[in-house]
Formats: sequence, structure tokens, C-alpha cells
Amino acid sequence: MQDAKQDRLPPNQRWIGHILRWNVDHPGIVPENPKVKLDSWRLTVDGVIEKPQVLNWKDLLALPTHESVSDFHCVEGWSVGDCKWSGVRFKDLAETVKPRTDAKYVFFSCTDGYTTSLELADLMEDNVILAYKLNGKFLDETTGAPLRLVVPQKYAYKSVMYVEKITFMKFRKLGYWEQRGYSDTADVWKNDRRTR
Ligand SMILES: Nc1nc2c(c(=O)[nH]1)N[C@H]1C(S)=C(S)[C@@H](COP(=O)(O)O)O[C@H]1N2
Ligand SMILES: [Mo]
Repeated sequence: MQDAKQDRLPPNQRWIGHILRWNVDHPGIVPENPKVKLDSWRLTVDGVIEKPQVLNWKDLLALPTHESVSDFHCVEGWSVGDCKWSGVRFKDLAETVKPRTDAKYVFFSCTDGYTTSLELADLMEDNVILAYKLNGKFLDETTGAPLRLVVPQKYAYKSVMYVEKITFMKFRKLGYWEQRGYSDTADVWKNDRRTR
């Protein structure tokens, strides 16, 4: 199966072991790993949607659960294969909040101050998950507890940890690394790494 796994490696990536490490080789942003208390944790979903929501931890766990196995690719060149994420599919959340027809982008804000954004269409893929578990265990603060986004087809700087707010938008607004010259498309198969 070695070959099959090699075929799954996007350009200029290398496999590392099976444990995700926190921000390997990413000098520049050194956030504290926030320790979030679950009883005060809230997820705000707002912007150009019919049904804005503030979900607590129980509300989140009550949404339909999905599992998705995918490979995780950091723009610095390391990849982790076969990560089994569980949580809520982004498209199921979108169905609940009912984006208006002019919603084209989604902006994510995190407890550590980090941000990213994606086109709504890219978030509607089946393997895009708001994950609270990795390989059967609830996330810890090194992997984004309590909730992170996982977008396997994009470099991992789009897979934001510690998500606390999801804003549907009409216009594009660049996130933390995208403002600093990293590609906004971030397509791992097209090698979309930097714009400058
Ligand atoms: N909130 C937040 N999310 C983030 C980051 C960050 O600094 N803050 N770093 C990103 C980058 S560059 C990578 S490679 C992955 C690392 O995820 P891991 O810690 O699970 O390996 O998280 C991404 N999501
Ligand atoms: Mo990264």
C-alpha cells in the first residue's frame, strides 16, 4: 500500500507520522494554546443568513455527527495521512442557518485571534467538517479544542483551530496568513502556496 499512499501526496509534500503537531515550522504566529471552558464556550454563526445562531456545546453535540478520514497538509511541507475527524459537516450547519443567496464567502474567527476565510462553495464538500474529535478522541488544546474546521483540499492554515465565530459574507476578507502573502485559494493539488 506504500505506493497508493505515495500517490496521495500533493506536490512538494512529505509524510510525517500520525500525530498532528501544533504549528510545526510556523514561526510568526505563536498564540497561546487557549484552554477553553466548555460550559462558557459558544459558537456564533452570523452574517448574511436567515437564521443567525449562538450554539453552546450541547447544541453542537446535538447536531448530526459525521466522520471523515482525510489527509492533512501544512503549507510548510508536512502531511499527516488518514486523520479520522468527527463532528458536524459544514454543509449541515449551512442548511440549518440558511445562507442568503448573496452569501459567497465565510470568515472564521478563533479564540487565539487567528482568522481565515473560504469561499462558501468550497466549504460545501462532503469532507469539510467542523470537528470536535480526532481519531476517536475529543480534541485537546494542541489540536484545536473544542472545535476546529477541517478542509482537507486546502493547506492547513485554512483548517482553523478554536473556532468561535463563523460569519457568512458577501465579499472576500482575507485571513491572518492570507494577509501575509499566503495563497487565498490554498489548493494543495495546485501547489497554491504564496502570492508574494
Ligand atoms: N486558530 C488557529 N488555527 C490554526 C492555526 C493557528 O495558529 N491558530 N495554525 C494553522 C496551521 S498553519 C496549521 S499547520 C494547523 C496545525 O494544526 P495541528 O495543530 O492540529 O497540527 O492549524 C491551522 N489552524
Ligand atoms: Mo501550517
